[in-house]
Formats: sequence, C-alpha cells, structure tokens
Amino acid sequence: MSYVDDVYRGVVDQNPSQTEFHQAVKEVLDSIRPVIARREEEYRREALLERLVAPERQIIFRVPWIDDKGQVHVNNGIRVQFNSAIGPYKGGLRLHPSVTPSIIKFLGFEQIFKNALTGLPIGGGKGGSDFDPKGKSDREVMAFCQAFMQELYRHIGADTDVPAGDIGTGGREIGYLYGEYKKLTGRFEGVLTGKGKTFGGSKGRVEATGYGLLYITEEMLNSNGMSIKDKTVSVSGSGNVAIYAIEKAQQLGARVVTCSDSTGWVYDPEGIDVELLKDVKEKKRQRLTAYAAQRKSAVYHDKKKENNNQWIIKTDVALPCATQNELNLKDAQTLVENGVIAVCEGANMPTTADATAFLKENGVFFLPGKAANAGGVATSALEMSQNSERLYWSFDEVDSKLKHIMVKIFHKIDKAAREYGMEKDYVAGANIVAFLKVSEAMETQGVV
Ligand code: NDP
Ligand code: 2IT
Repeated sequence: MSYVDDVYRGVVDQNPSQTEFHQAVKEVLDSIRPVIARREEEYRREALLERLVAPERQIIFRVPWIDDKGQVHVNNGIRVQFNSAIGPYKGGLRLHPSVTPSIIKFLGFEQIFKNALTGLPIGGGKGGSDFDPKGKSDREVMAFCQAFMQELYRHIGADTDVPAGDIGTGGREIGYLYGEYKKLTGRFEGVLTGKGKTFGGSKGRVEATGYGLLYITEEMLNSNGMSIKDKTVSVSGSGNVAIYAIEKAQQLGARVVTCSDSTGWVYDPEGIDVELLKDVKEKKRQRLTAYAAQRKSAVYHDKKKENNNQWIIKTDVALPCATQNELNLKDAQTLVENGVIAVCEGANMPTTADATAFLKENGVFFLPGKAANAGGVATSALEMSQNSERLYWSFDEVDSKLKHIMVKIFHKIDKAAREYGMEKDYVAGANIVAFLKVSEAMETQGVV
C-alpha cells in the first residue's frame, strides 16, 4: 500500500466512528498524493503524515453551570490544539448540541490548512461544547461561558492559542468569555478574536468571512471570464457567514434569492432583504418564519414537512454557509440539472465528498471552504496584529487587506493546481499549497 493509504488506514483504525474527521483527512491526503509521490521515502521515514494527522494536544473537560431556575447542567468542553508549526493555534469555538470530538477534530484539521493559505502566522486549532445557546437567557449563556473559560483559560494565551467564534459563538459569547479570562488571569491581551470594538475587536471582523467568500468567488469568476454581477445566488444558513455573504453579493450586483436555518428555508425571488434578516437573526434571535412574516415576496418552506431545501432553486451560484455535509449528492445533481456555474463553500466542509466529486466532474467551479471562508480567520489574525501593536485600523484598511488576502489565495491555489496538472481543481490546489507550507515548517523544526 502507498504511504498515503497506510496513514489513512491508521487514522480510521485509531479514531473509530469519527467519520467527519476521516472525511476531512481523506480529502487532504488524496489531494497531496502527487506531492508525496515525489519524496515518499523521506516523508515515510520522518513520519510526516502521521504527525500531521495527530493533534499536538486535545483537552477535554466538563463544564458545569446553573440555569435560571437553579438547576445545574453539565456540558462537555473540548479544545483541540492541532498544529502549531507556523504559528499559535488559531480557530473558533463551536457551541452546538451536535459537537463531538470528531466534529472538532475535523474542524481543527481543516483549520491547519486554511490558516496556512492566509499567508499569516497562525497554526490550527478548534474547540467547542455541546451546549446549545438557543433558547437560553443572556444570564444562562454568561454562566456557561464563564464556566467554560474557568477551565480553558489555563490552556490559551495571546501567543499560544487564540480562540474565536464559530456556530453558536458570536459577539455576545466572545464578550463573556473574554471578561472571564481577564478576571481569572488579570491580563488584558489578544487572547480571543471577534471581540467587541470597545475592547480590542477589529473593525470588519463581523463581516469578514462572508465578504471574503464573495471576494474570492468574484476573483475566480473573473479569472474564468465571468462575474458575479447579475447572477442569481442561493445561500444556505442565516448566521454570521450567510448574512455578510448575502450583503456583499448584493453590493457586487448579484440577486440572492434564498437563505435557511436548521428548520426551514426562504425563497425570496425579489432578493433577500438583508437589513430585515439582520434584525430577525442578529438582534431578535428569531426563526426565519419571522422574516417571512414581515416580507411579502418571501415564501417559507418547512424542511421536515416538505423534505426539501434551498438547493432545489435554479441559480447560477450556490454558497453553502450553514454547516458540514449540508449539500449531498442529490442536491449536487439538482444543482447541475439547473445549470449551476459555481459552488463556493462559506461553511466548513458543507459539501459531501461524493457531491464534490460530482460537481467537479460536471464542470462546476468549486471553491473549498479552507480557501473560500479563510477571510474570517485571516481577519482574526489582523485583529491579533492590532492587539499586539495596541492600535486600531480603520474599516477600509482591514477590508482592503482582506480583499488582497482572498485574491492572493485564489491565485496561489489556481497556480498550484496547474503546476500539478490538475487545472481548475481548486480543492487539490488549496490542499497542496497549504501542505507544502506546513510540512516545510514541520520538517525544518525537527521531530517535536
Ligand atoms: P452561526 O451560528 O452564526 O450560523 C449558523 C447558521 O447555520 C444558522 O443559520 C443555523 O441555523 C445554521 N445551522 C447550524 N447548524 C445547522 C445544522 N446542523 N443544520 C442546519 N442548519 C444549521 O454560524 P456561522 O455563520 O459563524 O458559521 C456557519 C459555518 O461557517 C460553519 O460551518 C462555520 O464553521 C463556518 N465558518 C465560520 C466562520 C466565522 O467567522 N464565523 C469562519 C469560517 C467558517 P439555526 O440558527 O437554526 O441553528
Ligand atoms: O472556521 C473558522 O475559520 C472560524 N470559525 C474562524 C476562526 C477564527 O479564529 O477566526
């Protein structure tokens, strides 16, 4: 068996039932086969891939907190410090009932390569809890965040590990986490990103993932003789990434006709009213039914009752911005039948492996999440820079740096795909560029 196959088998054997983690590892390993083939014996002797697929450290802890009625709850807490070859561990904290070690490990593994693509000095990590902030009072969310930080604080720091937001973790949660970190350590430092703008948060971080997704999508379309202007776009999700993807797509002249949450989706042929969506989701924390109730042109679809989703709508560009494996083979077939031109991942691994293969085989331009949604973590790294120099940059300065980073990522992955004879395979391009950078740093630093 080849070295790559040996390592993949080891991952499956040693991490049984961690299917999301297997999926993320398999995609990367398959992409880098031509790179490994050039130096297979050396990599094997150095156990480079075995080291790459094993987290440097995993911290698992209990998180006891008290609800408004006095009931004590215990949630799990986890932080995976995956790889620090090119910088301090960096990656978000996910708060969602579906959080398991497999989910956090797949996200942490993806983060290593995403962070390498940004060109900034950040290693890969991820964390979270099965706590569900939905339906909890602000005081309960605060109680949870404080309890979570009471353990996490001893493992993180501005120069060691810098967590941030992800699903279920937004500005409110980062604020409570930061307050508790500061109370416990007495240090005011850039230990978290996505902070409030009054205490070290960068302008443009809230918008960064969604805006960055559109900057790289536009660059890819331009390079292939097209543009996002006047295209129709379907988006899934209605959280941080989705909202600012919709906003930037509209600014660039596209018509976005769908968004979704975990229970339903909205078709709005006149184009999503993004200010109304922000009011419903960011301010009032309501369901999408509340959006549809206030918008005449919108039709609400219940996912369970109708057994369908937003991918049935005919559009030119699809932007999955909700969660992993939300776009499956059947969805990909529908998108292709409807003539979709491009699928660009705002979420992490939203497309299943067979759906990705089908889209690529059918000539759909496909940008993988580790490239397409890298704008969020890139801007987090810009927040770290501002915190280190104790300065704030203007929105325009941050936004223009973000745009530059996204454009550069596209050209790096495009070039690598061509160099390895896989023109326009941006999955392969992204994995190869990132692997070459991280592996070079690991080899140079010796066996550690
Ligand atoms: P939010 O919590 O702000 O929004 C998540 C959205 O996805 C909500 O609309 C939510 O619906 C929906 N969703 C979540 N879980 C599921 C599920 N199991 N099934 C269906 N819908 C679901 O998260 P973000 O927007 O921050 O994150 C979205 C994706 O983008 C994630 O994959 C995340 O890892 C990725 N990402 C985020 C970055 C960031 O900076 N925030 C950066 C890069 C990637 P509901 O409210 O009903 O749960
Ligand atoms: O998946 C991601 O890149 C994020 N959730 C953002 C991580 C960060 O550190 O900003």
